[in-house]
Amino acid sequence: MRLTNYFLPTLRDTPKEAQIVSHRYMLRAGMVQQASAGIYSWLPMGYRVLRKIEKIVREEQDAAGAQEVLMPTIQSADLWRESGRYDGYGKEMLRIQDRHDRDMLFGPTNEEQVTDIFRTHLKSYRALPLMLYHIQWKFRDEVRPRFGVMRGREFLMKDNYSFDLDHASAVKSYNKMFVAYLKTYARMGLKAIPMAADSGPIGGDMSHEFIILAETGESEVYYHKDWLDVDVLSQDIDIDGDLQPIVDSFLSRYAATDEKHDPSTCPVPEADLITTRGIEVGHIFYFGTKYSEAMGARVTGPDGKESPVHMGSYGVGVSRLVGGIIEASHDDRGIIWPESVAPFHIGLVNVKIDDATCTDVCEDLYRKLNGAGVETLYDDRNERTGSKLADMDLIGLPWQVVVGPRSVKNGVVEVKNRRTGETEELTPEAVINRFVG
Ligand code: 5CA
Repeated sequence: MRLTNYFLPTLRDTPKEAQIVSHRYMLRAGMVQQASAGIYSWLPMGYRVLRKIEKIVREEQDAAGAQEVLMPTIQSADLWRESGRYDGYGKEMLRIQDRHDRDMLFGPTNEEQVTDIFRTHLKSYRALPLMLYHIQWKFRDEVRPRFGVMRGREFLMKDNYSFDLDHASAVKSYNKMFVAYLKTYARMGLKAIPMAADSGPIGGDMSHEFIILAETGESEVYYHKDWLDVDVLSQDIDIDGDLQPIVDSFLSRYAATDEKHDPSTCPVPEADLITTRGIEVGHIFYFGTKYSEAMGARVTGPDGKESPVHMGSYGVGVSRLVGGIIEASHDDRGIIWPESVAPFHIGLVNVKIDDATCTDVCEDLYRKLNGAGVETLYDDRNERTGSKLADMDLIGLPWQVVVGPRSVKNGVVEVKNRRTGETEELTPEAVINRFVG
């Protein structure tokens, strides 16, 4: 992509309304635009990141055996009357009437909808276990939408729903998601710690929030310092195997949110307990037969007896993660994208576009890199070098390749790692070899 025709409305000045760094950088880097309170348009740069996050989430859901569906954003109030949540959900639910005065709502979550799908088609234990997920926009009329996409009113969530014959089998599904979540966040360069949590309006008796650590987080959290050493990606975990010992080994380290943490019963010695703030990027629940009983989702077991299906639900805050990753990975010049979610891999900067050699080298690099599938954003604008480099640092692509008249005369270009700031001089051929293949 060439910057001269890429829609990237960067801002020099810090927008006043943005209180936290991720919100500031998302606005300054031209990633989103507020449409109304807590509702955002995603501009090209922001949308690329959102899709990369979505892709990682999808791959790990698929790997855990969940099947992707797409349920609607608008739901019928009648379903929610069946579960008893229509009145209980209160003002956070956006209620709508259609032209026939039927009560509809913009879905804040999909337990009812998915239970309706299940009960329509499935009656036997033979269909179990089953996990259905979708990645869909939600609406919650939050009292205080704030921090940009971190607490929006409209936001993108991955929500998965598991169906099992009994409690023991449901725990296996829960464990699968538990491990899938650890992998999902680790692949985004995040350390997300699962913390025992209250289950709130979703209900249920087993629940963990996945929290990434950030000073600007909304919740106070407590965890054993050993959590920082957990590296799930280097472990060879068979997601279809017996995960209980693995989950137990993770949970042998203490971690809890404010609501659950009680200093008088906390097993961790003070010296090992870290207290900080965190951002909830996912939440998993086991709630048994709460919805299936209310809505008549029953299956026949191998013994011929009918019973309500056991369910869990598992949410990832996909759009929140865009902000969360920035909170976890930035410096005072801008965003530092982990490679796995970066909107582009390389930012190619032509320092002097009216210098024929610079432009030839850039054009050649641009063609070869993109041709080889290395996503490259080429700054071919006629701008001051300082502001080009500042923009590159702000948008935070993992690598910068800077082509300037002096070094290009010596046959080299400068390659900078955005995270470490380290630079080296390479020939254009060496740049190709480095990034291609
Ligand atoms: N049905 C369950 C799980 S599928 C559920 O709705 N869980 S939740 O309420 O905890 O939401 C799941 C995730 O969505 C949260 O962990 C959070 O990361 C994200 N989320 C929730 N509310 C918002 C919001 N207002 N703005 C952005 N992300 C949000």
